[in-house]
Amino acid sequence: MAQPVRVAVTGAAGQIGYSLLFRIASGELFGPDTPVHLNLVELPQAAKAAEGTAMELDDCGFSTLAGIDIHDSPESGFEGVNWALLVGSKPRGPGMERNDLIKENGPIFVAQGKALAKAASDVRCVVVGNPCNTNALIAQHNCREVPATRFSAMTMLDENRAKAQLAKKAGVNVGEIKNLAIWGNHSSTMVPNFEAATIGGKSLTDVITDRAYLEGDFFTTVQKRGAAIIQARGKSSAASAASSCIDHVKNFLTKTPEGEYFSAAVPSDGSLYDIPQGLMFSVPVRSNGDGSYEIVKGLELSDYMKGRIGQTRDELLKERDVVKDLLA
Ligand code: NAX
Repeated sequence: MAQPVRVAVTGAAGQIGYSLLFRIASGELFGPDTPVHLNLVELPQAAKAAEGTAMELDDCGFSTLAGIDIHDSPESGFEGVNWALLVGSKPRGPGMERNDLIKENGPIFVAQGKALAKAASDVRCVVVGNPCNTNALIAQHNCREVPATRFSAMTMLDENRAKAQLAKKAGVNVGEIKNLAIWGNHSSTMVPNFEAATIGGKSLTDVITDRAYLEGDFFTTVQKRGAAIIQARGKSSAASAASSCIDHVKNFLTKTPEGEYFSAAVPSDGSLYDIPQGLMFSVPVRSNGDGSYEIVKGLELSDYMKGRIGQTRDELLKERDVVKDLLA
C-alpha cells in the first residue's frame, strides 16, 4: 500500500471531530487505496475523551486507517502531517462579544501556526474553528515556513446551506445549482452571490425571479443558519460542518470541472475585487487538482453585491485590527 497521508485534527474530542474523523478514516476523503494516519490533537483535559474516539475508530475496522496517535500539544501533533485541520477552539460564552471571542481564540492559533513549522513540507492547513477567517490569518502569519496559499478557512458549509435553500425554492435537486460562491467572512455578514449562480445551466435569477426573496429571506436564512440550528438542536452544527470540511478538502484535491468554482477563504493578494492584500477572504476558487488553486478572475459584480461585499470586507478589516498584535 501507498505511504499514509498524515492528518492532524484539533478539537478531536469535540462535536465536529466526532463526525469528521470517521469520514476521514473510512477512506472517503483520500480514496480507498490511500491509507490515513490520524493525529488527534486535544487539550490535556480532553485527551481521555479523544482516547474514547480513537477506540471507536479502531472498532470500525477501516482498512484505510493506518494508525492513530493522541497528542495534547500542537508541537507533537503537527509533526510530519500533510493536512492540519484546525477545528478546536473555545466556544463563545454567554454574553460574550465577537471581539472577545476573537481575542480569546487568537493565542491558540499563534501557537498552532508556530507548530506547523514541524509539519511535512507539503502541509495544507484548513481552519474551521471560529472566527475561522481571522484564526486562519493568525496561523498563517505565525508560520512563515509554509506558503500563505496553503492556508484556508472553511466557508463550504455556508455554500452548502445556500445551495440547499435555493434548491428547495426552485424545486430542483441541489446538484443542479452551480457557482454559488460565498464572499467574505464566515459570519452574519457573509455574502452568498446568487447573481452569478446557475440552476440546471440557466442563470439562477432567470429561474428564481423573486428578487425580494433573494435579497431578503434567502440572505438572512443563510447568514443566520448557524444560530437557527443552535436554537433547534441546543448545540451548534456538527455533522454538516464535518461534511463540509470533507467537501472543502476534496475540492482542493480534485481538478474543478471546467466553468465551475467553489467557495473557500484564502489569502488575498490585493489585486482582485478590491479585497485588501493579506485578508483571508472567501472567494470563488478553482483547484488545479494538485493542491494548488486560482481565485476566479473577471466576475462581474453588481453594485448591490459590491455593497454587500464591502460590508463583510469592513468587518474582516476590523477583526484584523483586533488581532494586529498577534500577526507576526
Ligand atoms: P466543541 O466545543 O464540541 O469541541 C471543540 C473541541 O476543541 C473541544 O474538545 C476542546 O477541548 C477542543 N479544543 C479547544 N481548544 C483547543 C486547542 N487549543 N487545541 C486542541 N483542541 C482544542 O466544538 P465543535 O462543535 O466541534 O466546533 C468546533 C469549532 O468549529 C467552533 O469554534 C465552532 O464555532 C466552529 N464551527 C465552524 C463552522 C464553519 O463553518 N467554519 C461551522 C460549525 C462550527 O460552528
